[in-house]
Amino acid sequence: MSAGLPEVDSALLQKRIDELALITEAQPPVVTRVLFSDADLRGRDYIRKLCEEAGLSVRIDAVGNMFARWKGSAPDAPAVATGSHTDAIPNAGKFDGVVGVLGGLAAIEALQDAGFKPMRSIELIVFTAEEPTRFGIGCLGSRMLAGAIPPEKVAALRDPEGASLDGLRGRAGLKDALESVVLPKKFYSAFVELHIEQGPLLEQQHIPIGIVQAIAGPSAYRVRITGEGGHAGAVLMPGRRDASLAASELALAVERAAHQSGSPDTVATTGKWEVFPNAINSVPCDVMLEIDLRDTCLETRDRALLLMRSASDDIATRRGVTIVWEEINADPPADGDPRTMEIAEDVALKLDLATARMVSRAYHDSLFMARVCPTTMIFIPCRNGYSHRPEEYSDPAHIAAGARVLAGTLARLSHEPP
Ligand code: HGY
Ligand code: MN
Ligand code: MN
Repeated sequence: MSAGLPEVDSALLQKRIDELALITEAQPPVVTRVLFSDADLRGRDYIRKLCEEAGLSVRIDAVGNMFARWKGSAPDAPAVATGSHTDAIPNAGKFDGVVGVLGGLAAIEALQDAGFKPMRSIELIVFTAEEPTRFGIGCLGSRMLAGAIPPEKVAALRDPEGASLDGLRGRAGLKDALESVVLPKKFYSAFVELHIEQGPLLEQQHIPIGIVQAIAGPSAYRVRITGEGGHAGAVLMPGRRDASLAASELALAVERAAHQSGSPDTVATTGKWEVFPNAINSVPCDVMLEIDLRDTCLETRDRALLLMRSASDDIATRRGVTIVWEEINADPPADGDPRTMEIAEDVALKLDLATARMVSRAYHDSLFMARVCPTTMIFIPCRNGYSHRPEEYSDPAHIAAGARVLAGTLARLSHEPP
């Protein structure tokens, strides 16, 4: 490959990002693409067609992860991979995940156009269900690729309507055994994911490229609170066992625990509430909460959880309700691979792009790919750090710059000796 690094077709990349954004369950510009919804399936199809037009060989595994391979001259050597996700939570923007999928494809096309010949194959992965929306657990596809969740736990997953993964994936024509998803050892030699920062630091510091040295460890809990219902007018206040007030106290205890963990990296949110019977003139008897707790350090995350659980016991006793906790997932943090980070930094340097090492507080499929092979992420700025909201925005020049750094990094990794 010439000394210079290939240009990425920024206009085409932006056009594709805009086109994919129109494939949504919501009203554009709002993006929503929940696992195996019609929009999710149409979005996958859109990407598959682009990959086939780029001459990549595409395969789809039993849970819907899509792999688009550019075969190298050493086809049996562990390949170099890149990729991200196209599913999107309700009321999302059009860049989260998409920049890593379409930017990854643009990086491959730039290398192809520059006449680069890969030695190790280069593979673009579109991971299934990075978002937890449907089944409550994030990174389902990459988690399974890494063998980080037992197939029987996956088979037991049910969405809020009671639909099973098997039933939904069957709709998408996916029938192979779930056990076939896990990757063989040494299947990849490295993985690099391009993603928007989903935070304000790069923009504030006017730095175009972030190199992710650590990804915070996410954990999620489903909490069921059972009190006693009754007529909102007839049941007098003394002796009430109002489940929604117990839930409110618990949500405040979750916030307090994050503040008191001893680390600024501890974050916690009670993001999902279901109140039953959810009627204005009925005392709530049941509440289901979902709590998201993360930290770059397991010890302080565990400390925060302990504080939450003891507050929960106290609330249950004081208010005469039962509170049952269920762990959905509790994953360790992941570290960026030093060699891969250095290569990405060196490529950015050659492109006169300043870089900064960072921590990702959002989780990504890289969290699990780091268990499969040496992994790092390339971040680009996003306006005001906005993400998981329609105002999410990343400048086309930053997206193209990130894709160029990715292209150069993939090229270097593809020519690493077996
Ligand atoms: O929630 C996350 O960190 C990711 O964006 N799914
Ligand atoms: Mn997201
Ligand atoms: Mn994402």
